[in-house]
Amino acid sequence: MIEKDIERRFVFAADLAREAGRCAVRYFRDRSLAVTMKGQNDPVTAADLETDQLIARRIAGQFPEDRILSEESGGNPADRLWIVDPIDGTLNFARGISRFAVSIAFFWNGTVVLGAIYDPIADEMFTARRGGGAFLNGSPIRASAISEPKSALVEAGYSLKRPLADYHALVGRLLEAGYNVRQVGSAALGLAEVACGRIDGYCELHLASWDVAAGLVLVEEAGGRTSDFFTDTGLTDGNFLVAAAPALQAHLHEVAERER
Ligand code: LIP
Repeated sequence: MIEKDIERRFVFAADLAREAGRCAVRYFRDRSLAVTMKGQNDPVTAADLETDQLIARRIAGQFPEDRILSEESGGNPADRLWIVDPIDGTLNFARGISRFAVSIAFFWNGTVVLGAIYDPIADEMFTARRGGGAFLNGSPIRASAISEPKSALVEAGYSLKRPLADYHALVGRLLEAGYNVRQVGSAALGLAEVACGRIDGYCELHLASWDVAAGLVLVEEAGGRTSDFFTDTGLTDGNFLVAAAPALQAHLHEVAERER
């Protein structure tokens, strides 16, 4: 794949994330939305499914040679792979809480080469291209310069993919280390906020690749540091994640990973 092929996909990804975000918002405003549970605290709505189908149609129309791995329609590894979470923060979305985003990334030759995360309520478009920097609504963004845990705000994402006791222990270690900790339900937006310096780190004991793929390239292109999410079977089975401001990454990773 050559430079212009990646550039075309980069421009396409942001436009598609915006179109998909507008589709999701139409449902968000309709509080009669049917919600079904894939598992405990793991909802799916007609908005997830329609947004996912819209994204799949647009990719198939523009890049028929590419493949897709999506939270809602699955998929398999491929050399040219779109990694899609049509609505990240579905629990918030289903409850009428306006913290959710469309997350679209393109994985090629073993690495994420571009990503777009769109928050349609705040109208914030986060984009990054490998080697080309990270942006919020077209303006360059940088991870924070915070170096002290006692000055840092981090998010510790939670899901039932790991035992509740492990999450309790994680939050306890973070608090004891001096971090201010929050949990607001969207890994994609949490990673976007690490990239623009609103928060100083994000960690979660287990996430899927579609939750994090776009956010990882954003954080890295904004000068942040990330754990090696795609090692082993991270792409297909998910993995542990730490992403942070450069001066915090080593400490946050050590605290988050201890006794895992
Ligand atoms: C969510 C993540 C969140 C995690 C939730 C869920 P979804 O993604 O963004 O950080 O804690 O369990 O995985 O399911 O809303 O796309």
